[in-house]
Amino acid sequence: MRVLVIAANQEQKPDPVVPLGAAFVAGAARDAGHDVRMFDACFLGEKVLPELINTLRQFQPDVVGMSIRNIDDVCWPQGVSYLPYYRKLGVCIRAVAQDARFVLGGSAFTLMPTQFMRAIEPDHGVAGEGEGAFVSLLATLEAGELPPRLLRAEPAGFPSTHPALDLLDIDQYYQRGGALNVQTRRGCSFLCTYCTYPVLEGRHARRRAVCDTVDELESGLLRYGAKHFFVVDNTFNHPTEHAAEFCEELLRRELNVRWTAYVTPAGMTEELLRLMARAGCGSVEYGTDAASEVTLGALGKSFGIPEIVHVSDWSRRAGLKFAHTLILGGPDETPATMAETVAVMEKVNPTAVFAMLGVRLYPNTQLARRAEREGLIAEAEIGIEPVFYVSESVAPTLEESARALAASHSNWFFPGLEGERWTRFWHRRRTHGIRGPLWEWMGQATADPAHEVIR
Ligand code: B12
Repeated sequence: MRVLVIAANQEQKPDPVVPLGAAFVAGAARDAGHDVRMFDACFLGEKVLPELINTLRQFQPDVVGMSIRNIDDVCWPQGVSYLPYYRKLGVCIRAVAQDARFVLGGSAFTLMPTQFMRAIEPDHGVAGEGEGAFVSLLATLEAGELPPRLLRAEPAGFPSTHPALDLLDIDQYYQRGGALNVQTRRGCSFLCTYCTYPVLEGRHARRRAVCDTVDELESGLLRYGAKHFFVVDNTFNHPTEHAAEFCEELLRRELNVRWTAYVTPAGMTEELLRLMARAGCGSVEYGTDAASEVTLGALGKSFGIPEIVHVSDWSRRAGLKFAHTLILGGPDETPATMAETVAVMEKVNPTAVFAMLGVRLYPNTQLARRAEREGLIAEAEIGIEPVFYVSESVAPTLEESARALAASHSNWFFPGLEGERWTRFWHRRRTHGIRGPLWEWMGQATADPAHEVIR
């Protein structure tokens, strides 16, 4: 069958990101013998609809699979919902490819499948991992049968598929986004009260064979002449042995690479950070969220302030740049807990801080149930239109406090307050050939980082 996989995401902040999920699904469909193309909306801007119409007319797909990565940008108070844009794509696909089956999938879709089915009205939807489920849906259609409208894929193992990166313009991603993407494992066993990762990837870590991951990486890096990559695992350092094995394999192959990963302070060791640094890791992003025991507790984090302090010291000693991401104004936040978080951050002095304001609520999370108990919103009503949990105690002053923090900390970044300021600044950096995460240069707006950069 002719299968068109659409990577619908056009968001460019903080960087354009390679649509790895859509590429995995396209790879699986191709491995199953289908004639697969990808339509990537990322760099098309306003031309997306005419380009999509052309592709649909020329390729005449039997099945159109659309990948929906983001629902909104989770920013408060200034946020963006992508739904109107997805709706336009949906209407266009329906009008032009009238005989094709239209299938939705992706992380955003998985978080609220029934709401997306109602809003975009595809023929089918796949919630969860797409590799196996999409291929079996294609097989059912090919056999002339009708698959269920909504399929829920249960996580099982790490699929053996490789993402069809050759169907994307990776050169452009590398130039404008500064990194290739790789995934070494799936699943999340942490119990953060607001988080979607277990809903998206299941509660148990499913490792990918390290050799397989590094083979994919090595061939991608060679093919695209790239040296930087981002590990998209939700928490790279769990399980620790798996992360260490990945680093050892990079070292064994003597790949001259520079990379970044999301990590958690929970269970992090100095030894692993040193190994990561030796294996080419240049920076890490800690999903810290808060640095007050009260809010850490309310967010269900599996570590405390001592771990935040230790991992910061160890990262610095290992020569890694490091960022802490924060959620200010979440459950149980008060002016005192916020001041404590700020004081700890000032003490550990990371390269950068990313601070989100309030918590975007998602169904099937503990925080959604708490919000319902507190009379804020019924869990069943949480949907595509973003609703934020903001602690009553700080709600009236949160924006003002955040603006004051932004003004006094040049390396603190507040996506909900920034508008286009950083986009312009970061674009300039990219056009000067800077690769890797641009936050590594935050707070050093006047320094010329070019000499430190692997090109
Ligand atoms: C790594 C990551 C980042 C990194 C990306 C770095 C990089 N170089 O790629 C960074 C930090 C930059 C980032 C930024 C953002 N992110 Co982010 N990110 C993630 C994370 C942890 C992993 C994404 C990933 O690559 N997964 C690996 C791939 C293989 O999985 P996948 O895309 O889900 O694909 C599978 C399935 O969904 C399905 N599938 C996918 N497409 C299709 C299509 C069809 C037809 C089918 C059938 C199935 C299918 O099959 C795939 C393979 O199994 C996810 C959370 C998560 N665990 O998924 C959040 C997540 C995707 N991010 C999210 C958000 C909001 C953002 C930002 C908007 C935040 C912000 N304001 O900065 C930005 C947007 C960036 C952009 N340009 O789009 C949200 C999206 C939900 C929402 N609320 O909208 C998520 C889900 C986290 C969350 N809050 O729940 N992110």
